[in-house]
Amino acid sequence: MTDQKFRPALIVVDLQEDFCPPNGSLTVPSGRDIVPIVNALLRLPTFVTRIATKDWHPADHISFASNHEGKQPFVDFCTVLNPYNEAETYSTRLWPDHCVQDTRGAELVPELDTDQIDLVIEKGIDARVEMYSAFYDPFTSPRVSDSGLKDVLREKEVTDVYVVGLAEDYCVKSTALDALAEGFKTFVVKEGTRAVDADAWNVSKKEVEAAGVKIVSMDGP
Ligand code: VGL
Ligand code: ZN
Repeated sequence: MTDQKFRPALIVVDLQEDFCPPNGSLTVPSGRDIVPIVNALLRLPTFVTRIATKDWHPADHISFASNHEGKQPFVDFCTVLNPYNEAETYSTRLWPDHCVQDTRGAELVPELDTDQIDLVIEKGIDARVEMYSAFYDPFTSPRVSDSGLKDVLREKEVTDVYVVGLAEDYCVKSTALDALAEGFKTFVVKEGTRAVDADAWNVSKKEVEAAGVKIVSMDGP
């Protein structure tokens, strides 16, 4: 017998209409197909907490190509400056307008079993920064926004974080890497997620696994 605790949390990232076919503005291929699997995970008694996130942008969000003269979604990038420290910058991909606060596209997909969800966290609210992670933006000195997710997980004494949702190569990946950095044992359940660019992700996921995130299957090893 060990006294090691196992207190897993399930995080369902951005399972919203705008990321799903047929009508989303930023559709992840087969994004809607994960819903039955996510619902099955939500109904497991195992998790000590089940949290959903919503990408929740103001209309003037920096990640929308429409807010940058002459820039094309998917193709072009922009430079983001830390508003509190302009020495800190990063380059980020531009997208079509998506998940604008209080629009249909920002709603969680209706098939999702929201009765099982304890908390919904909104992210990407600050128009000045791109924030793929459900925890915080990529800036560090200082950080611009923090969703409060790490405090919730600590309060519940979570030890292990299981991440599913959309998109595997953007918000799921960033959320998993930050969960790991916060000291949680971190898993991505592969049947519960889909990537925007599946081919590129097949290559870059090796870096995420090398960092220590475990990409696991519902079928076991
Ligand atoms: C996401 C692109 C832009 C995501 C959010 O949820 O993965 N991707 N905003
Ligand atoms: Zn977004």
